[in-house]
Amino acid sequence: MVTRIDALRRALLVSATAWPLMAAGHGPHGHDTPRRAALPPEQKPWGIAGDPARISRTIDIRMGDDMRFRPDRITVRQGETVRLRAINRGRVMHELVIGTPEELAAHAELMKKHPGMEHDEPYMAHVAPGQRGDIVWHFNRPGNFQFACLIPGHFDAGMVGHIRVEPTSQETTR
Ligand SMILES: [Cu+2]
Repeated sequence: MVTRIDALRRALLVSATAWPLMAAGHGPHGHDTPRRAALPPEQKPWGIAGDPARISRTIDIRMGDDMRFRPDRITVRQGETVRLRAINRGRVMHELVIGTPEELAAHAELMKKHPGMEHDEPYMAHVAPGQRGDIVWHFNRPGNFQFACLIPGHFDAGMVGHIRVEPTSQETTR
């Protein structure tokens, strides 16, 4: 539950840090700086930002100019903290954004209307050609989610993958 004070604090933090966050988000060096430390993690339907000290494994996901992710289907257990390493093997910018199918489709439409839109969240990695970017994500909600490249044209070309978060046995018996 977000209190009014929390919301206010978040708004202040965002306004104070928005510019450098955005500038850094599209830089050539990926997502390896602790610049998000000041923002409290926000629970999303597809999980929450993970603690790098609790990573259980790293999953490499390669991105290519054929508009495909490899692999394009991953399975994790609910409760796992995973490092998703987005590796750009192409010659153009790609990104990996986690979300629900609905959220990603809506976001892709927004990107089409505002191609210059800059954004950065802990569930995104914007990766320049030949670079890699990490997402540390705690999958604490079961379900079927997606990851996608929302760069205009890429999503429509089918640059989408699937994440299944298997419920823990404790959750299923509840
Ligand atoms: Cu792409």
